[in-house]
Amino acid sequence: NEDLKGLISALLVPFNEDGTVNEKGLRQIIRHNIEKMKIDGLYVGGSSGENFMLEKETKKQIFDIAKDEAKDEVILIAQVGGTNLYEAIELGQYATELGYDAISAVTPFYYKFSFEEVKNYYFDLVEKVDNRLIVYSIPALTGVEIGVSQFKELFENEKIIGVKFTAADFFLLERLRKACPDHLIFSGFDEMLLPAVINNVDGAIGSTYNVNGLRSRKIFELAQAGKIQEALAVQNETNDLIEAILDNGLYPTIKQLLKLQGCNEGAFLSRKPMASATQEQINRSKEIYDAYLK
Ligand code: NGF
Repeated sequence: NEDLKGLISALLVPFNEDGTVNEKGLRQIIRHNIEKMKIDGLYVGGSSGENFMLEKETKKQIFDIAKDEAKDEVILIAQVGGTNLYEAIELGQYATELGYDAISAVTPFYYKFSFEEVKNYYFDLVEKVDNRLIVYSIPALTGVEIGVSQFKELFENEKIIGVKFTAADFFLLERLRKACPDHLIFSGFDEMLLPAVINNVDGAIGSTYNVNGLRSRKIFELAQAGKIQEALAVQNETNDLIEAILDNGLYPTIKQLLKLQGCNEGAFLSRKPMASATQEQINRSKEIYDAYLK
């Protein structure tokens, strides 16, 4: 699974006023990620893609566009999970037929599923989809915590090859890395990339790599070379940017920054009920761009 390692952008998706996908804008964002941010891959259909507000056909459309635009230039991972197992299976099969390198699935949320239920969801999914799967663990949004022994139970299925670890629990990350040296662990929080790399993650998947990919790669490479203080200096700069983005509204601000970096075709709205950037947020995005990305 070495081929999946690297710095992977969680793809942002621009929407039109009526909630449809702005295809031209999306294609620009994909090209921008590959050519300017030099990322190794795209994570399609994640939180940053506003995926959990979309209908199945729109999710498929986004998988189509991403594959058609990126071809085989970078790693492509399709996030297919949610609360509907049968939809996840259909999307997983769809993305696999398109040629996605792996699928990923969020832990099922909303109902308080037992670990047995979560495990069955993953096992049922990989039984029906001929692809590798990366568990998407994001307890802050799903409320689902998975411990080391439970990860080991999931990893007993050889098609479940790793986890996108989006948590600030570095004790758990350290324990998991030690317990599962042969499984892939991707760091999920961009603002904690350095401590994650120190804990020997295999890669990182995040939203801010869409606009801050070059700096983030420096953090990765410096840390892997043992140059921790130099890496920390770049993480400090990065976190000034991320803090400003979070204060101004995460996805609407990243979309505005993408526009300022040249992805400017059509509308860059959010999918309702998520609010799009107000004029004030647009103005502040310009200041953020001037201060940290110019
Ligand atoms: O956006 C979130 C929500 N997390 C992302 C990432 O872990 C998940 C992270 O990059 C993701 O992007 C996806 O599934 O599409 C943050 O946006 C970033 O670290 C700023 O906090 O937690």
